[in-house]
Amino acid sequence: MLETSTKQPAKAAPTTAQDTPKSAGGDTDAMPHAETDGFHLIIDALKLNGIDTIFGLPGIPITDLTRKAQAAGMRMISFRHEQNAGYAASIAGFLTQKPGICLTVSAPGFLNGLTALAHATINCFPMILISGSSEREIVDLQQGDYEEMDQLAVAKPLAKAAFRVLHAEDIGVGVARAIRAAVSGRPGGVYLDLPAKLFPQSMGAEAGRKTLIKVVDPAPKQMPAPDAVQRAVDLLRSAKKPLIILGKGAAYAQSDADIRALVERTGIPYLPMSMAKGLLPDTHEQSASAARSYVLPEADVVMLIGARLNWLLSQGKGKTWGAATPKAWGGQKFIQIDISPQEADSNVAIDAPVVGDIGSCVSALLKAIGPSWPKPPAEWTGAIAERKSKNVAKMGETLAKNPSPMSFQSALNVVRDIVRQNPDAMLVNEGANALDFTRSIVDMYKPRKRIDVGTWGIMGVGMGYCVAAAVVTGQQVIAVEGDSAFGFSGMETETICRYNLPVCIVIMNNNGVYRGDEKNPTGGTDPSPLVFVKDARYEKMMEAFGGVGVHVTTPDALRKAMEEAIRSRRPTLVNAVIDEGGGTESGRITSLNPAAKKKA
Ligand SMILES: Cc1ncc(C[n+]2csc(CCOP(=O)(O)OP(=O)(O)O)c2C)c(N)n1
Ligand SMILES: [Mg+2]
Repeated sequence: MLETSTKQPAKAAPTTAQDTPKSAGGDTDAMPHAETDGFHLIIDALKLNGIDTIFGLPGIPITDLTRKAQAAGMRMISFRHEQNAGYAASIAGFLTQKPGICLTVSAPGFLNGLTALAHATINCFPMILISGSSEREIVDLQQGDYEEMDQLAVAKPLAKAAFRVLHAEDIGVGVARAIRAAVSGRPGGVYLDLPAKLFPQSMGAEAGRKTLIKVVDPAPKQMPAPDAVQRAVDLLRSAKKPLIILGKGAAYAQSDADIRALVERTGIPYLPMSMAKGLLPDTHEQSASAARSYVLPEADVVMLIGARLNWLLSQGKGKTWGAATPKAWGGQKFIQIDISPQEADSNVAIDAPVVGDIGSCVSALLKAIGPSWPKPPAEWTGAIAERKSKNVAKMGETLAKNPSPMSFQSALNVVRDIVRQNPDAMLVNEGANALDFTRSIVDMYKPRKRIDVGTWGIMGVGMGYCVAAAVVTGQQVIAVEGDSAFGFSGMETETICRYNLPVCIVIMNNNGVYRGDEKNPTGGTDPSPLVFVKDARYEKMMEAFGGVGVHVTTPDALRKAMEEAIRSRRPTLVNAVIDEGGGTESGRITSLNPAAKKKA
């Protein structure tokens, strides 16, 4: 029979007529075998919709939900901190197009997960944060309940949608609404509030089953209007210096073959944003990545596919785009393919918005351009090729150097080889210099293999992403982590060992944030705010939980350690000692640092 008793919360059992769901009726005693309850209805609703994994952390009032989910055959991945479970859920959503589920306790657990929910919303990843919450009547009168907080109100401004379910018979609708909100249109983070009293509410099993909803077509296709497609094609045809920019929305769409066909059939040079790397192999001859600072100001027509003109593209204006002043328009015409009509004109005028899901839009464009499309002028592609080969040769020289201590480049040259030899491996990447150097040095060969700091440039996604990538894809995971970045989620090395995941973490250890050689200007004993304990032995953290830890100071040793990690698929942490003076402030975004008028 389905259990209706719960170990906790003891006080959550229905006590008043008002608490008892209408449909529970008098079945409880008469037909104990034909009952279900809130716990089981939640699990059944998720399973019915093809959700088989939960990332979370147990405690009142959701402890039994974690147990029962596992007992019901779901994968329940238990973390050491909810923020990491949340990041795991968010990236699971990106990788699968199904909402990633993060399950937390009330107030503090909910708040820990909330950063990840906001991150999912801002990055357009489908995710559902499910949090248990305390007694509504006590919370609303602010009478001081255990972990009291009006979570729904707190979540609303940070989520795409937020719902609360009070009665077991509404669980089916609540889960269905959360799924639809997370994945339809522009995906995002959804909050689902489940008060403690909901879980033990019982009702007839058959009646309960009938309340569940299997969501039909949760992310309906949205076809672009034919005239919008034609306008875009006409503009593209007029271009002398066209450029395509692929964003992570293009990667999310899983329309890989069509996107590749559009790029190749038009012959237009393209730039992948960091999580779109690998949609076409980075070694593709049309990739303009190595000539980015040339193509952005020079292009005359730019087609954005699932890429927003946010700070990562200098808001489409200013010096990056060849304009004289930071706010001025560079003169480019833009085609923007995006699921959200509100995206157009957010920063500069969009001459040809094409609104629809990326797959439908790209397929409509392919049809409209037909089988023969004039290649872009050779002057344009030739000029790009020239810059590319110069920059690639320069990079080759740097990569071939073997300084001691290791530079970011000499270490990443090894990672570059390893990823080339293992193109199916997932690459997780965070840090400042550790991020920027990896993005430019390590080529990706397949779609959705690179997952990183995303829209916010957020630190702390590392280990959550590693766990989710391993669980969701089953592939080897390689994480290139700044030593600061790693610290945000380092305790999840235990989670990686506990679930025995094939994760190889490489820490680019330069003893600090950006670099490790900064001093306290007063000469006092406190270290600079940017540095850590010198020569920290991070690899011992992995050893502490039964994984493999390796300390390396040369590219050869790094290569050996990574090869062994991939061969054995054992949880491994390679502590790669990097020149502590090799980084720059904020990596490539030094210019975003407000400069003090007077130096401290
Ligand atoms: C949540 C969050 N907190 C703080 C920051 C600011 N920040 C940007 S990069 C960075 C760490 C850079 O150091 P590290 O990861 O060691 O990379 P390195 O440049 O040294 O290679 C920090 C703290 C951030 N981006 N996100
Ligand atoms: Mg560092």
